[in-house]
Amino acid sequence: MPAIESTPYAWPYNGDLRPQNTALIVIDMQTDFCGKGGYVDAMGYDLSMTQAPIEPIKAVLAAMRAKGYHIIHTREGHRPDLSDLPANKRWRSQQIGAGIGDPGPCGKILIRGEAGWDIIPELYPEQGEIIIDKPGKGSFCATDLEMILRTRGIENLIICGITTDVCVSTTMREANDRGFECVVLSDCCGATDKGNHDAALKMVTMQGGVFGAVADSKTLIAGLV
Ligand code: C5J
Repeated sequence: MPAIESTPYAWPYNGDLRPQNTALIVIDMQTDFCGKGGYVDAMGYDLSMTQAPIEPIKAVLAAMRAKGYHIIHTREGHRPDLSDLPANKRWRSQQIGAGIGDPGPCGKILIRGEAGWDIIPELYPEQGEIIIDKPGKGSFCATDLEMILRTRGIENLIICGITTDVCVSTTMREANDRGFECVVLSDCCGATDKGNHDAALKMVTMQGGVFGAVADSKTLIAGLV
């Protein structure tokens, strides 16, 4: 029974880890969240924390691609006409000086098709990998992610990306409620606040793994079948 040494239990719970039933989800590794001139930069946060997972994710991507696992990427962003941007989300972003839809050094902030919205070149999807464009924090909200996972027979999700406390955490909770077996990779995530990163990971492990489990990338790679 292959399993990954994780906290608080060896993941996945049933030991059924195979490329056919397991996907890597790389969340929102976009210039807007980790690049100079993007959304997170405009809000004044330290980019080093959202850039820290780039190299570890690169290694996980290489290992999982080589073994034929499903690879899924997400991008947060809105339609250019802002028809899918809730008024309160726009207002909130404007309050902090990074108005979604407003022009910035990387184009309009978090707008589909703009330079800042796209996935960074280092982690760019390969031909045939799924990309989920989502208007919200959770990857299941207003997307076809669940349908794709069910159609492909995917039961296990290895989750990474940015930010740990917002889109990664929301996606993991949504997935867990839908019965998917999740592990989050601690060094393949980053937040705009170290305390929030640590707290978001700790929350996963409560109640015996209420949202799943936590592992690091080296352990995962070593345990992949
Ligand atoms: C945020 C994200 N923080 N990808 N999005 O608004 O975590």
